[in-house]
Amino acid sequence: MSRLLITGFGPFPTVPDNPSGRLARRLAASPHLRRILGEAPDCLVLNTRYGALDTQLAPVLAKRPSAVLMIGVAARRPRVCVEIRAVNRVSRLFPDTEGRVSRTLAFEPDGPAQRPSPAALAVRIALKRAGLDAAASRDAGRYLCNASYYRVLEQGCPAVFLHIPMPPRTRRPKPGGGRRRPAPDRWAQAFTEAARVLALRGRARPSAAPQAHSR
Ligand code: PCA
Repeated sequence: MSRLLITGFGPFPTVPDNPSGRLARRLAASPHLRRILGEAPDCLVLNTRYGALDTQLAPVLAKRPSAVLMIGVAARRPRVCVEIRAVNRVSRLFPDTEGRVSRTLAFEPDGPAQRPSPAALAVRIALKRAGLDAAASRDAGRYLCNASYYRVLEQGCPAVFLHIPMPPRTRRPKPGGGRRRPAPDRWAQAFTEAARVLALRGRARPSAAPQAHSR
């Protein structure tokens, strides 16, 4: 494959309508992004359950995407966050959509404590350039977003996770009559720039060749 992969998530118990899956599909289908990349990116909307990391994510990673842009919702955060790392920790409090929680605190008992994303800074700068003041975050949570990011970062290709807030339901008119564009529109535009930067980094890697990692 060796293309850019864009991922999002489906619903989960506290977020029955997950905007991240919609945004991932929208970006992947964007003719503008396709023109920029010269090809359509691949898209994967993950079920929010731990089993999906093996059944849905692993087969797509086996095709060696050149880079991965991941999107998830963090409902209580006020801003878009660029996750700079994933940690080898998993919550035993929050069940997935199958009602499962982990039995261990480590996501992968033999894995490193954390996996940093070397591409995160460039993506944050790209978002700023596109007019989105995203925050850097060291804490992708202890749930499926962090776990999927941890898995993807193992691949070694450029990969960045973007957490979006819940988009506001109502649009308040601005004083003067103008309306601010809806948040998902602004995110989609800025994330296009993030996708471009990631794809470029993916192409620039000496080895678009298979990695030595195995699981
Ligand atoms: N957010 C959850 C999982 C899926 C999603 O969109 C998280 O932050 O882990």
